[in-house]
Amino acid sequence: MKTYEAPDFLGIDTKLSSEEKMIRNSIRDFVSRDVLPRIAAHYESGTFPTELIQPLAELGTLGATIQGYECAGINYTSYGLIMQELERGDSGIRSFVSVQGALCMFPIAAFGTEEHKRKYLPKMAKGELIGCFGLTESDFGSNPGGMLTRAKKDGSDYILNGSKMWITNGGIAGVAIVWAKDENDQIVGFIVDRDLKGFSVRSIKNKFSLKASVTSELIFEDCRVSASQRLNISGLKGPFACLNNARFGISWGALGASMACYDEALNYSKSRVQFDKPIASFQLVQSKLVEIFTDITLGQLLALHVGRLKDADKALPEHISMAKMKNVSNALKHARLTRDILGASGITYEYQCGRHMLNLESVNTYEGTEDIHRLILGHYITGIPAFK
Ligand code: TGC
Ligand code: FAD
Repeated sequence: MKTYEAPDFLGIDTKLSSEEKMIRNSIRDFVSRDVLPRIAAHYESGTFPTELIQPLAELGTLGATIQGYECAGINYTSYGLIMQELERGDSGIRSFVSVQGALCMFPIAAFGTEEHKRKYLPKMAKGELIGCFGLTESDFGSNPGGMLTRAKKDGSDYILNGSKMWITNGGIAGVAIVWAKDENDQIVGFIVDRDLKGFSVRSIKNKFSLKASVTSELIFEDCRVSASQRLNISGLKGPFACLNNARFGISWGALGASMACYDEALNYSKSRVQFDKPIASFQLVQSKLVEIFTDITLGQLLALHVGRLKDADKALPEHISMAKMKNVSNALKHARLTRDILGASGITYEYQCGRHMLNLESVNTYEGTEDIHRLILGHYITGIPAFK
């Protein structure tokens, strides 16, 4: 196995603590050893590598920033580095960990009761219980505030009716965080156990992107959920607080996908000979390599700085929007440039760039599309919301 070397032009490593580097390196080794050799086959067959859940849990990646409850309790910069390394392997693996930690364990830790935390978090940290997060509906993606799913109070229960679309981990989840509107049109969240009557899941199979990730529809038909399972938050700020954490992780994850592509483009172009020379000796190919290399360097600075702000509790949602928007759209560009540099070889599963390119189409759309983040930043700089 060739040792992977990540680009570090500005010496970002010198800005990391020894603990942060140790965490990063352990995930880097795991990805080289356990993810890369199997991921193309899973991707091709459209299966999620469930055999990686246990090792991911043992490495402390699930709910990694949560203190206590058998979680690792590491800082957000370390969490970002984990996501970077995992997405070097595949966006689907990073998605699995994002959803479990940032979208399911975080709301239980932040808005759940002590009983909820004790019941769910240790099992989720150990990978014994998988979570999914239901916000999007088929007619309400960028505009989740329009959701139709309803939670109607009935004695000491709520009755859930509606459906959630495009839900990562849905088919393998034992528990779902579900957002619905109550009778006052307030958005409320519930921890919904998968075995409840009236809760069913339909797998979404015909995907060309994130094929090594489970994507599902969640359906609720008169599903009776105890009021004790309600999270202590109301309004869209509940789900958005979760999205801030997940979007932060994605901004680092995208760097990992870019780094994988850069490594592949550089190695391939140095060994591929055309017109009697390695293609890396041609100016146009060098220009593409330099563009990827420069974007990665700028993206590393952005991610690290937002990570430090987040660790100091000073990261604004808009900082995270800029990092998610720019690092993901750049990663998509890098995957396409790498695919181009690899010529015909780039369309096969033998190389990674095509798989990353297809995955990144989803990553650019989920957790707020590139344009939704552009509008969030437009609102920030002008003070004028342009969503409607
Ligand atoms: P708006 O009126 O702006 O805000 C409503 C309330 O929410 C508060 N808020 C936030 N709170 C915390 N963090 C944030 N980032 C927040 N953004 C807004 C806001 O202060 C307000 O609070 P309050 O107290 O006044 O009620 O909301 P809007 O309806 O106008 O929507 C604005 C918009 C378009 C930016 C927003 O809806 C948006 O971000 N849309 C994108 C939807 C999205 O990201 N969905 C993601 C679904 S989950 C997913 O994709 C998982 S993929 C997982 C994987 O596999 O990795
Ligand atoms: P739409 O909102 O219909 O957007 C379509 C286009 O219109 C986009 O280009 C968008 O930028 C543009 N647009 C929309 N509104 C505006 C506007 N105001 N101004 C300008 N342009 C606009 N959701 C979950 O809740 N949980 C999950 O686990 C989850 N996992 C996912 C996994 C995958 C693989 C995918 C693809 C999606 C997942 N999602 C999940 C859903 C995801 O968050 C939504 O797809 C995303 O928010 C966009 O919604 P939409 O697909 O309905 O697109």
